Amino acid sequence: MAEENKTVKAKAVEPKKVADPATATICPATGQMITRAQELGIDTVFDRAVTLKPCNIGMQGTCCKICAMGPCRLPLPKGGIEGEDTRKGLCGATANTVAARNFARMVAAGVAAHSDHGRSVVEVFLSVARKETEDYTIKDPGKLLQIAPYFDVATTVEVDGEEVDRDLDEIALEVAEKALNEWGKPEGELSYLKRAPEPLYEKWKKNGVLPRNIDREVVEIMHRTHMGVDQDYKNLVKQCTRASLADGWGGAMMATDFQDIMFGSPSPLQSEANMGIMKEDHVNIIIHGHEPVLSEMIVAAAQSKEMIDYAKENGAKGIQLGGICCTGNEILQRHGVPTAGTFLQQELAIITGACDAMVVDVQCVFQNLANVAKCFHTKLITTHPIARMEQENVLHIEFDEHHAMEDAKRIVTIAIDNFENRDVEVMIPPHKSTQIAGFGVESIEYHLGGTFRGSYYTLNDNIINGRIRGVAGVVGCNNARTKHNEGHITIIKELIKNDVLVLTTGCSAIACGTHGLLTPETAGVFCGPGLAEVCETVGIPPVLHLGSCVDNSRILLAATEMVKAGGLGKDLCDLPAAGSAPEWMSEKAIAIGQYFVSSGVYTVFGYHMPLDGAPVLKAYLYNELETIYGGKWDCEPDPVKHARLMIAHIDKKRKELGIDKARERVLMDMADRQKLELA
Ligand code: XCC
Repeated sequence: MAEENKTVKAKAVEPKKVADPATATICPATGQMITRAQELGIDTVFDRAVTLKPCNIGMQGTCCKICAMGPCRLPLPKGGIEGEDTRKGLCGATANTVAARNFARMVAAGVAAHSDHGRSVVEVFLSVARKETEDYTIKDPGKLLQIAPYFDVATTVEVDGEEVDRDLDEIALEVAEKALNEWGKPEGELSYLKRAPEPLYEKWKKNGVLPRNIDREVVEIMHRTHMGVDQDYKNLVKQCTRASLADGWGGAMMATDFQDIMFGSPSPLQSEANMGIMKEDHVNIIIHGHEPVLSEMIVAAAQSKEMIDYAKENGAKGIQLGGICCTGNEILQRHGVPTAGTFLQQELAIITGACDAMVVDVQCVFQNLANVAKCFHTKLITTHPIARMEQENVLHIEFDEHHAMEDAKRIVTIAIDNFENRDVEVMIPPHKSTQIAGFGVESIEYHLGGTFRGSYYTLNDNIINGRIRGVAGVVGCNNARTKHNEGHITIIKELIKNDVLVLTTGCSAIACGTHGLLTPETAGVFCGPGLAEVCETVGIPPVLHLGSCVDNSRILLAATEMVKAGGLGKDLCDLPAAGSAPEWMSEKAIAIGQYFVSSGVYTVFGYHMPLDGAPVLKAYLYNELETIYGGKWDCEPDPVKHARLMIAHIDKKRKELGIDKARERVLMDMADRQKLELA
C-alpha cells in the first residue's frame, strides 16, 4: 500500500508534456498564444496532440467497428504482404472492404454536413420567398435568374403574345420549392449536374453515378456499409462518387448560390487577418462555425447604431467582430469582417482574455472551447438545435430565421454586458495582415477579362501563352498532427513561384490571409515572372480567396467556365489544373476530395490518408479512378514534394494540350531578360 502511494505521488509531480510552439506552428501569433495558454495552465489542442497518440490501425483505415463482433483490427504487417492477403474480420470482411467502408462513411458524413447546411439555407430562402421573414431579402436577383433555368423555372412569361419578365417573387417561390425538393425528390437526377461540361456529365451517366437526390445517396452509403451488405470495394467507391457529386454539384453548390442570392454575391474587398484584429478597448465577438444565416444577422446587429451606442455606454469604444473557420470566411467575403483565425486557433482566441462572446453554429467547433471559456469571462453561445454542448457554462440561444434580428441583438447585448467582466489580464498578439478576399466566378471573369470583354478567355489565353502555367485549388483544414499552416503556405508559395495561379477556400484561405499571401503586392515577392506579370497588370493577388468550404463549388464552376471559354480542352480533366488539401482533417474534406476526383481533378492530400492498411483499395483510388473519371487521389505529406506533384501533373496536361512549347518560350524570354538585366 505504502509502495503504491509512492508511485501515485511520483506520477503527480511528473511535469506535463506540452507542445513546443516552435514546432507546432509557423504563425507567430499562434506560437505566442500557445505559450500564454501554457503559462495559465490551460491545455490546448496543440498540447493534446503531444500527449494523445493517434491509433495506428485506425490510421491505416483497417479497424472495423460496424458490428458488435468487432472491432476487428486488420493492420498491415510491418513487412507488407507477399502473396495472398489472408487478413479478414470475423465475418470475413477483407482489408479492402473494411477500409472502403470506412472511407465511404467519411464521404457520407462530409456530404451530410455540407448538404444539411445547404438545406438550412434553402429553407430560409423559402421563408423569404413566402414572405415569412423580413430580416432576409433577395440581395442578388441576377443570381436567382441565372440559376432558375437549371430548376426548369421560367424567368419570362408570355403576355398578349409578348415575352415579358416574370414576377421575381413568383420565380423565387418556384425556385425555392424546386431546390428544396433536390434533397428528397422521388425520381430523376439532380438538377445542377447539367452545369458540368457535357463530356463529364456523359461520363457520370455512362458509369451510373448521377445522383438521384441528396439524402438518398447518403442513406445508401449507410445501408451499403452496414454489416454484410456491399463487399466489393470498387462498388463502394462508386457510391462514394455518386454521393460526393450530390454534394459538390448539389448541396454545397446550392448553399453557395442561395447564400449569394440572399446575402449578396461577394466581390473583392480589403480586410485583415489573424488574432491581432481583436481590440482590447472594444467588445470582441468571435463568430465560429459554418452557416452564415445567423452570422449575417450578427454583423447587421453589431453595426447598428443602437448596439454601438450601447457598447459605448458600457465603456467600450465599439464592437469588433472576428471570424473563425468558414462562418468567418462567409462574413469576410461579403462584409469585410476580419478573420481571427483558422480551425486550430479557436481556443486561442478565448485565451486572449478579450473575447467577450464566442458564438458558434455547426461544424469544426471544439468541445474544449467550453473548458477554456470556463477559465475566462467569455460567454460561449451555441445557437443551433443540432449542435449543443454538455458543459454547464455554455449558453444556448436557439436561432430562428423568423425572428433573426431579435436573436442576433440578444446575442450582441450579452457580449456587450459581458465586457466589464474581463478578469484575466488581456493579451492580444500584435500580429495581423492585410488581405483581399471576396473573389468568385464572376469577379475572376471581370478581373481577368476587363469590363467590356469579360470572359474566361483572357485567363485561358495567359495559360496558353505560358505566362500562367496552370491553376490549383488549395483548400481545407488545419490538422494538429501537422505544423499549423506550414503545409498550406509552403505548397502555395511553391505553386505561385512556378507560375501556378491559386484558388483557395476554407481554413487554407484564412491561413493565406494570415501569412500575407492575399494582396496584389505578393505577386512581386513570391511569384514566378509570368504569373507576377499577369497579377501586376490586372491588379489581383496570385492567390484568390473564393470563400468557405461549401464555396469549393465556385472552383468547380470557375473551372467549367475555363472549359467553356475554349482552347484548353473539352472537359475539366483536360485543364492544366490540380487540387490540394495540405492539412485536411474533416470528413468534409474527404467528400470534397472525392467530388473533385470524380469531376476529373488530380487531388493531392497532405498528412496521410486512412488507406495504408488496404494497398489494393489505395491503388484503385490513386491510379485506376483516373481511367474512369479523369481525376485521381494522391497523398504527399512533404509540402514541397506535394506542390511538385501538382506542377508535374499541370505540365503533363500542358503537354497533352500541345501548349508546353509556349511556356518554354516564355521562360526562355524571361531568362534572357534576366541575363540582360544582370549584364
Ligand atoms: Fe473546418 Fe470549414 Fe476544415 Fe476549416 S477547412 S477546418 S472543415 S472550417 Ni473547410
